[in-house]
Amino acid sequence: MAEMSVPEVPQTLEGWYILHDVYSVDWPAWRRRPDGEREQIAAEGAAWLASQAECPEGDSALYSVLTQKGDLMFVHYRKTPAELNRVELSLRQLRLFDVLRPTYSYLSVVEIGLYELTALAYSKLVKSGLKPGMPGFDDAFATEMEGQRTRVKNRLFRDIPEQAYICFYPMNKRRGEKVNWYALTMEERRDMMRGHGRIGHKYHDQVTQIIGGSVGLDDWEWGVSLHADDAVVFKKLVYEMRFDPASALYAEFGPFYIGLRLKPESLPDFLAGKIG
Ligand code: 76R
Repeated sequence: MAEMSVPEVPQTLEGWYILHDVYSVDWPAWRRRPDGEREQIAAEGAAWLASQAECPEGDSALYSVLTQKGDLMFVHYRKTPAELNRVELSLRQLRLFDVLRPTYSYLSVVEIGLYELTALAYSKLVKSGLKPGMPGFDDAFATEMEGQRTRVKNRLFRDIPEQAYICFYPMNKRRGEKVNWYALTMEERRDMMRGHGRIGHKYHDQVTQIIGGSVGLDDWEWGVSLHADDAVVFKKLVYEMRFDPASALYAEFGPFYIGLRLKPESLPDFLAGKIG
């Protein structure tokens, strides 16, 4: 352990903050609104969503949620939690909000883990004669990480993937009495993440995966968003990962939300009971 050439805590890069915001529609309350007013409220909601989606720094999208876990899921990417809070508050000003009942929400930040890249950066610095703790090491390491950040910038600060379906769920790396992810060595965790990435990569063409880190932000450790045009791919991918040690031994899952992407201009149809 004394000779470890990499730090215990893996470095991560952060991008947009993410809010998943799920509501049920109070349908009886909605239907009680007078004719004419319903159309206005729906149009106002659609305009609000379109303006949020056009924001210069971030993105917003809406999904129709399957099952009784909710009816509508808004997803927002923004630069800061303050910006997300502003979006939340502006939704609360809409008349549409009067018929929305909160059912779930989740805060995270786009995260790219650098298990491989951190190790590479360290060994590069060590090869050049620097060692952790030596003067100059921290600066050189920061420069190296800044380079990584530039290279992955388009993945940290991207738009919400456009595929028809979203699968969102929070998860932990489980800490039972027998196994503890956080007590493993860096090498063990890196090897497992490599195996995980290998499985995931088989689905590269069918799924876009966005990992939101949420340690210190919300009740679970990560929020996983998968986006695909064919929802059966979620089942196949998540099932295959259940057999991979990183998930089989260390993962614990929260509720799964499956949603169908709605364009802002489809919101009035949705509220009138029509979809797609
Ligand atoms: O970022 C990368 O693409 C590099 C490889 C990679 C990392 C570091 C990767 C690839 N993931 C990484 C990290 Mn993932 N991922 C999940 C889940 O349901 C389950 O069992 C787990 C939920 C899925 C389905 C999934 C899919 N991944 C992570 C992390 C952070 C871990 C840490 O830091 O300790 C979590 C929590 C997590 C969870 N992963 C991929 C995928 C897919 C499809 C890929 C390949 C992406 C591609 O090649 O396009």
